[in-house]
Amino acid sequence: MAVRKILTVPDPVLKQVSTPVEAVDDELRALLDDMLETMYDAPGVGLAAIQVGVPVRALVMDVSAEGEGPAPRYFVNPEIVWHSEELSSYQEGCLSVPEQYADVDRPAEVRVSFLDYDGQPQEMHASGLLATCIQHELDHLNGVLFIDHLSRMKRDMIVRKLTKARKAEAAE
Ligand code: GNR
Ligand code: NI
Repeated sequence: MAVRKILTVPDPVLKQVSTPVEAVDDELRALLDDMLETMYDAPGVGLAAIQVGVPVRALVMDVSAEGEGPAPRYFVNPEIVWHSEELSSYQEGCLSVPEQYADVDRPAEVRVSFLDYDGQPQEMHASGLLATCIQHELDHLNGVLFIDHLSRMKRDMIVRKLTKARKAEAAE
């Protein structure tokens, strides 16, 4: 296992649409293992493969509370098969949009189909942080970031800030 580098805005790779996984094999599991290690190292509660530069439809998540012990989850080719009409607002952040936070409205509950770590088909009902997080991660697979749900003014402000920060780092 290895910690991989997390891509950040304005990296254009983050806008790519990821392609479906054809087979849940040892190569994919090695990627999922690296993604989990990278997510715990960051730390974050979720990570999509595109955030480490691999454009395939795979996610890892762990929304367990502190002191609960780890509860890693793996989602391959996830799809939302149902979502509630009711929305909920959550203050979101993203490892690819460092140190920026904003409220995003999304369906409060979703039902998701996916393949698990062993390639077995599964369905799951999610609410609360789990529902928010899985929708945030699914967006990544479609090249969408949480800042794309904000007004253009708010989004542009964040992108400008991060572009500037990156230039300052490069000049050091
Ligand atoms: O670590 C993360 N926290 C978080 C908080 C609120 C809503 C979504 C998230 S996901 C984020 C990790 C990340 O960037 N995943 O893509
Ligand atoms: Ni994210």
